[in-house]
Amino acid sequence: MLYPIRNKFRQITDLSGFWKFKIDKESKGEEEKYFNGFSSDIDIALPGSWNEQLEELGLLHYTGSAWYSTDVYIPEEYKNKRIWLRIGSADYYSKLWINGKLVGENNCGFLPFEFEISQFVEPSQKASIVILVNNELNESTIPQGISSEDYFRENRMREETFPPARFDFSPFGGIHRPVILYTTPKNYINKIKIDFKVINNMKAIAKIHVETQNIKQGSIRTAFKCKDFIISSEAELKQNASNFIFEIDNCNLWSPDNPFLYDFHVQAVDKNEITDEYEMPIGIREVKISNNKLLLNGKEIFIRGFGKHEDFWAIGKGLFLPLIVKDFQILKWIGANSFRTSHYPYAEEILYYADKHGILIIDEVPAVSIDTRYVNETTINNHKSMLGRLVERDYNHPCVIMWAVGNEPNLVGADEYYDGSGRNYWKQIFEYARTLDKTRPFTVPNCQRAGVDDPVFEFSDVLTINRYYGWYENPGQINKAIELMSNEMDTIYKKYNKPVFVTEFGADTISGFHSTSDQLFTEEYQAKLLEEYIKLIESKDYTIGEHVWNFADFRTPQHFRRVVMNMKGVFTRNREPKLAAFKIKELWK
Ligand code: GCB
Repeated sequence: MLYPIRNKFRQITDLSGFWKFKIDKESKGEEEKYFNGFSSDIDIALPGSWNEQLEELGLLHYTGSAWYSTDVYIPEEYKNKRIWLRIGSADYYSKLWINGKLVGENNCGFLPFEFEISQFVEPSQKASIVILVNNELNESTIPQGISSEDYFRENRMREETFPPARFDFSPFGGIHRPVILYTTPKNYINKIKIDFKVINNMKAIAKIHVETQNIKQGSIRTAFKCKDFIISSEAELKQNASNFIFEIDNCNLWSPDNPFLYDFHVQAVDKNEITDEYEMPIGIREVKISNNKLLLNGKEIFIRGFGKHEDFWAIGKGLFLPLIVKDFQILKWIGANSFRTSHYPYAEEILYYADKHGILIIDEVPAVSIDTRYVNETTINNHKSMLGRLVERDYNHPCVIMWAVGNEPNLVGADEYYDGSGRNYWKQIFEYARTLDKTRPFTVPNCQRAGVDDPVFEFSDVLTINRYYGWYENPGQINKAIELMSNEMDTIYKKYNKPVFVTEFGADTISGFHSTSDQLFTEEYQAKLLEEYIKLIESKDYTIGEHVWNFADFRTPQHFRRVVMNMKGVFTRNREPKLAAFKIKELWK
């Protein structure tokens, strides 16, 4: 599925704005045929979560069903084209009706989905669009859900959160990324995959695969362009696909210091007539792990940055363009070159922005805290399907340097995880993942409870670890924390002999709390702990990176250990710096 663009052959109508909204606590909407239209005087802004926008209606912690509707005029120039409706993301499950007719459903949150709706609408006429969204999770969904009864049954009542969640971020509901109508020609380009091999700092080889729909004959033209540089080629279409190999001399390689992007053009040509065209920015670069170092274009690079979240006041998980600009400004200010899309795929707009501004991304599927005691065939199929869709969506982004195919399995430290079931699960996931991309490393960040024997280490190319010595363990004792951390890092490295990346370390900190002693929650404690961790990590020869947890404070499900939010941000939710921000800036410069 290509990201929609506008050109001579393709149009876009963005349906962001106010939509009619109705909560459906008893899930009776389908029976009462809300898809034919429903009455409500509530409007909601889209994109955005319902939770904080409509808190006053009792929706802050709501999980369940909700309905969205709008009417849209289908432009006349959409005639004789394929018309698509694309939803950037709706969390987690959704179903779409147009003019009262069921079009389709989607059970992958955090990823785009689309339907061809040409047969459901008439150009020059209005169409009614109705979308049902449900943010409940269960054993088979990715991420998995949990209930109050589960905590009780497992005698973990003190771990219960509200709303119940297996993860530490609010399970916001809603349509979180733009809903758009767009067109393609009847016969169109529908897939582009590009790989680069960098030969030296002036020369690269590009391998390009283009697929089309419905184009039986003709050819594909491709070209890399920039200012007065152009290199192009044409190849015949065979069974709806064409393959190209380009040698690019005098090329300008992409890197954080030089995020140079070429305009990449693809044209479908039939009897000398161009029938469809797609353009995208593309950076030439190659990522490799060699001798336990991370190499970008053959040169060693050390990763510094954060685990983040899509989370902000009022808009929740909704796409908010000014926040992308602000966050990237902060990343540059502090000297970071990277972040992880913890714990789910972020909006594509963020990846395009990262390509342009040279930020390296670890791209993560929403398989956070998988509990392999409760997985079934559907869980693993959903997990694979998410992986497939994520890799297809983000494959061509130079900013993506690694895939995280999960995060912190066995968070509860269950013994059964080591009896073969955990290994079996991750073996299947990694094997599948490696069929999708042969050019990037794969990993799963490991948690303290899963420990040194976590089977994900066996399959990961990089040993990514999340550790909270000095916080959850050894609170208030930074020296002891650093000693334990150092020993554990050495043990893990010795056991697996692969590069180590500390993907999480941090301390909750309330902006404005201070102390002259090592006191939890103060700005001084966070600054000191992060400084000691950074010095430790960078002192080890086998490390390739560090991501502080977290970039900014973020809302979580309710629990006594969270003061409304997870406060491990180096910035507040409003992006004001805590003391640690200045310390990190000093260290990273
Ligand atoms: C973790 C999780 C992250 C949490 C963090 C914490 O290990 O990966 O989702 O927010 O710890 O602060 O507890």
